[in-house]
Amino acid sequence: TSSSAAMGEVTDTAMDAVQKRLMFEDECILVDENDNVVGHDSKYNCHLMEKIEKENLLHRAFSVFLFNSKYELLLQQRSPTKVTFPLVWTNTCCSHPLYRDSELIEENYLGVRNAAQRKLFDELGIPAEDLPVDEFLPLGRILYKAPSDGKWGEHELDYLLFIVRDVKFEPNPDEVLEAKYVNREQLKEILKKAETGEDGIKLSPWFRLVVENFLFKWWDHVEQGTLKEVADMKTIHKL
Ligand code: DMA
Ligand code: MN
Repeated sequence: TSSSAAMGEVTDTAMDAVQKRLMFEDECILVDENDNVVGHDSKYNCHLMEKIEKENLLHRAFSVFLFNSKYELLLQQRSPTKVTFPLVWTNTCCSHPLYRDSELIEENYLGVRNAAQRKLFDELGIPAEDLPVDEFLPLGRILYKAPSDGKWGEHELDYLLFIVRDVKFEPNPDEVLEAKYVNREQLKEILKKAETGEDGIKLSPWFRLVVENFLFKWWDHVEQGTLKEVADMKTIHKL
């Protein structure tokens, strides 16, 4: 409709070619609310609000929070070509483990860690050898639903992975418009601006949920080297 077009809905014909390819190539893992694998479907179908609502599609995802040795968090602003949540500021890297053997491994969360390593190279050009999969620490899982525009949105069971590591990065413009490290005070400034809309700053819904529920508490443990104490991989937080 003209009103949804006015709201900035991306029509398939207008969809960026790279993002469109990934919408059909990437096969996401469908899970139930307890994170049991129940099937698979295209990234395209998994992010169509109508399908999510009608078929209650829920897929597995991950969100990486990467800190440098000064305990600053790397944030990214999503590229304007992203189909869901273009231009919003968010945590270091997010994506989906795919329905393939290497990313379905449940033991030690290896499938999700493999996917994180793959996408940190894809989005930020960080070489895999600089991010050993064992260094990703899974701290928890959240389940959330969030519309992006009229047509697209998220309904995910999202693994929160923390890693402390000095890396060199080079954003891939198909994915990331800008990336920068922030300390807590700088993040609080960004949160304030997002509240008032100053400088046009918007946050992703999943980053906001992690900020509101966990981030500042966990940041203390990043600094103290005690992150393992806060890991809780039994609970699935429904946010
Ligand atoms: C999806 O991220 C995952 C979360 C936690 C929102 P995304 O839209 O950046 O996925 P991709 O990079 O695969 O497009
Ligand atoms: Mn998703």
